[in-house]
Amino acid sequence: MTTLPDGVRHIPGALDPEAQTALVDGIRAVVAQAPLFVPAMPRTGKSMSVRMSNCGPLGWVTDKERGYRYQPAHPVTGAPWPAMPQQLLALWTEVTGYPHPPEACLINFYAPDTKMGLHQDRDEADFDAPVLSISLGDDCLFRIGGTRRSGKTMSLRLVSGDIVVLGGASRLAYHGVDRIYPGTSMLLEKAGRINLTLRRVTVP
Ligand code: MD3
Ligand code: FE
Repeated sequence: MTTLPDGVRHIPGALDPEAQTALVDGIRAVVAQAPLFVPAMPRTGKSMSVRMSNCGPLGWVTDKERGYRYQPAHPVTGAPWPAMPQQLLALWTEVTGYPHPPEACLINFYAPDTKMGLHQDRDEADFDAPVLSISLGDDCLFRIGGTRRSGKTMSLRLVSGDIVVLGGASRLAYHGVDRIYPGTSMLLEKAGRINLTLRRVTVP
């Protein structure tokens, strides 16, 4: 038996297949308006392997010149981010009970050979609000540690329909995605994984 770090809640199978399909339909509609972009690391300009988009009033973006930030418009089209699907807003309230709506939903698309290195999420002004993560499509190996990069970590396999809520002591925990397991889900028409991360950005 392994215990998750303080403040991490893993809810396996939180979304039934119908809810997963409805979410994917909603995300496809978002991405039709706000196409996936290629995020680049600050200073080096090195491309990340994950492709991204957002919905909601604010979206997380990064590029060589301006680095990590939230902004109200798509970095390529300049259009405002599409609204968050109602299903996501309802899920936030139901699962977190947090009394203010999420401002950003980051859409991460992982092709089969993609990973995300260990990092902290520190670009938000409000660390008191929880973060809600939804996994769709292929399984992944998720890693989470403590608030020091050198600290011990544990790994968790996330499956389509799983929800993870990060709050309290885990809000500034190092975390990343070590690998995707292609072909483990039939939800998306090709191999890959979608992660949706709902966040507060500003202090209410
Ligand atoms: C732990 N995404 O977009 S979601 C990210 O699966 C990100 O796409 C991963 O890390 C993904 O920044 C992990 C789970 C997650 C999200 C936010 C966290 C874990 C977190 C914030 C603090 C600690
Ligand atoms: Fe993160």
